[in-house]
Amino acid sequence: MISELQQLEKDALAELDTAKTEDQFLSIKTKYLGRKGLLTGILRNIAKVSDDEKPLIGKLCNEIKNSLSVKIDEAIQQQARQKKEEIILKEKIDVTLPGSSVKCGRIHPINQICREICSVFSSFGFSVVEGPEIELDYYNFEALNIPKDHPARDMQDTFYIEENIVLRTHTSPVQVRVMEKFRPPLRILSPGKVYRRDSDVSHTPMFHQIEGLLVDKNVTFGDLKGILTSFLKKIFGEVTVLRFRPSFFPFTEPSAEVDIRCVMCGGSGCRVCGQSGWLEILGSGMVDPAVFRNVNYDSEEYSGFAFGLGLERMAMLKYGISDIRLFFENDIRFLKQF
Ligand code: 2U9
Repeated sequence: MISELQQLEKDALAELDTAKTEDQFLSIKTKYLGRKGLLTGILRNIAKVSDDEKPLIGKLCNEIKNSLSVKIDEAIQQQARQKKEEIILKEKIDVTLPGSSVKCGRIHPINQICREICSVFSSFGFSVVEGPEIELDYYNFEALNIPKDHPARDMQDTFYIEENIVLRTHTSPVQVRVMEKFRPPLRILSPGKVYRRDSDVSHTPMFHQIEGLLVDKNVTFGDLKGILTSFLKKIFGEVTVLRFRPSFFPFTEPSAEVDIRCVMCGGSGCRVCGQSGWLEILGSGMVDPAVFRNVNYDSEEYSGFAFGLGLERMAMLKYGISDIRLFFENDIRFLKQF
């Protein structure tokens, strides 16, 4: 019986040696030490042993039971520790590795200049208003004194959605809509996308404009000059030299083109200013009485001025960019320079 017990212990230890999982350890425990286990099975035959041997066998039995129980529990604990270490090792963060930096986005240069201009005019008391990019022919042309046969309506220039619906060619219709709803005094600025069928190094079919409108009693051309001069000096620097040139727009009378002394050559003449020493920056004028009539403003009581500028052109001059298409290619190497 002693040798039977010794063999049992040997077998149990051999099985323990090859077991790997907690389930396997537990089933060894049940197999050898459980209530219906092999050790209990051997003990059932103790009646056959002589009385002298009984205490010895009992002692051996207890020793084997305790020793196996301890070894199995230890194996279970050791296996759990190992499992934990493997998980830690697998998921471990190596703090000595160089970190991967978080890529930081930035405001598109067109939006940067748009915000800058809006903020200058906000400081002059203008409110920023936006409107639809798909417009009725009436708001885009008719109300602005652009008659049916005007060249600006030409199929070459305008994207037509339907006979009387267009992609707006300027942001002026936004201002007409505001004038329809509100009485003067008005100081509004309308930035946004506009669309014209044009494409080369300085034109894209979609570009951005900002237009401004001020209507009040006794507004003069002097007010126009004062506001636009202050604005351009804030954007291009206090030393900026300006000139106002007569021009024509159907919606303003008189009209003026505003130029600044060339920021590239300082006026001596270069490729950017076409050797003229001047850069065309914006168009402007006193609102034509015909436009006021269309929105039921009394042009005897009120007068006003308006102006418009292209944001891409402005950004190209400010940052020295020669191809307008760069703004819309979304090449990160271009965009991250601003
Ligand atoms: C209303 C009445 C008049 C807006 C004006 C211009 C002159 C102008 C161009 C500049 C470059 C367009 O982007 S561009 O091609 N704009 O020269 N815009 S006056 O006049 C208005 C606007 C609204 C009700």
